[in-house]
Amino acid sequence: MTRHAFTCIEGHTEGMPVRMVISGAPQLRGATMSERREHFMAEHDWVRRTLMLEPRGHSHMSGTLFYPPVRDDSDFSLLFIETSGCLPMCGHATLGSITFALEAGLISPRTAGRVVVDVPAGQIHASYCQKGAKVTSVRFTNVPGFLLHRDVELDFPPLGRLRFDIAYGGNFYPIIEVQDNYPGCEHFTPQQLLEWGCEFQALVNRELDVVHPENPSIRGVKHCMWTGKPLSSDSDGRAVVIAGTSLIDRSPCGTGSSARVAQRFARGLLAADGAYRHESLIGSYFVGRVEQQLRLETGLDAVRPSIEGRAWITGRSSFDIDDTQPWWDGFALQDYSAIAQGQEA
Ligand code: PYC
Repeated sequence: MTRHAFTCIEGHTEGMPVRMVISGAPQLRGATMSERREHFMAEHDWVRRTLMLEPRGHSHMSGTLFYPPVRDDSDFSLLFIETSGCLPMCGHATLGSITFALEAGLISPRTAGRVVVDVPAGQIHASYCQKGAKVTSVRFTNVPGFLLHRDVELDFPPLGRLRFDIAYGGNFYPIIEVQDNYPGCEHFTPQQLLEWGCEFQALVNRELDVVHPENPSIRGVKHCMWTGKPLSSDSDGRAVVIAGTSLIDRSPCGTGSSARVAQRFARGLLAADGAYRHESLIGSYFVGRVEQQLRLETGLDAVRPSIEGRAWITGRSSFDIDDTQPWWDGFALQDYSAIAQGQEA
């Protein structure tokens, strides 16, 4: 029995996959995308699983569901779907989805060159450049970012004692800079950084209370940023970002780059009118900037960062979901990790 059909635009933002669902997405209840995200997670999570996990997706897949605007002054809405769940905000998927929506003619912005998107984290304002039919870059202004903890030290058995900051840019990021016990991401394989990234997130969550000062429902670390020497002399820094337990971001990560901008600004390493060219594992890059300086209600200094990047459509896909098939709603290899210890998953 075919239970559902989806059509999608496929593409990537600076190397990181974005699968944007343009038909078949479920009707959601709620006055905001945050409430609709709750409804989706409670009743429709099978949609995320079928489209992100194997065999239709893979462990580094990432995507969005495209919806009409929630607010009268927005152009459209997005729900983020990842292998690990539904993030309130995802930067690379925002850049990709804006590019796809414009190039596919799904939206006609009321002001040329400007787009407003409702996402679970709030309303996101973006500007874009276009040459003919191609959107050549998109720049979005993110939710406020800030440096929450600086110079934390923890013993991390694979490498030794590590010093790091924890910054927020839509998600929390422990940022590990080059130091005696960590020579930089370029000295390790992506697989090694993924493994350590998962262990490091678990260590931080055991040892530290990481809570958003204005929204206690945003807590804990689900990402990790390993920094290193850039490949290009035009870049200011390089990062390999690990998200959840299986995903290595191929892009420099939008929320991660936002956290990096907030951290560097707070440390006096980025000027208010400066730009930070942030390079990824594969040498792609985003440009991060400080759009506004502000202070949170709790007194913590923050910035509103913007992130600029490029995205490309690679094709279209359609999926028929037949729930009589085995593994119809997907599987993740890490669910079978117990075989390494000779146990059943
Ligand atoms: O670009 O914000 C991002 C992101 C989050 C997880 C993977 N990419």
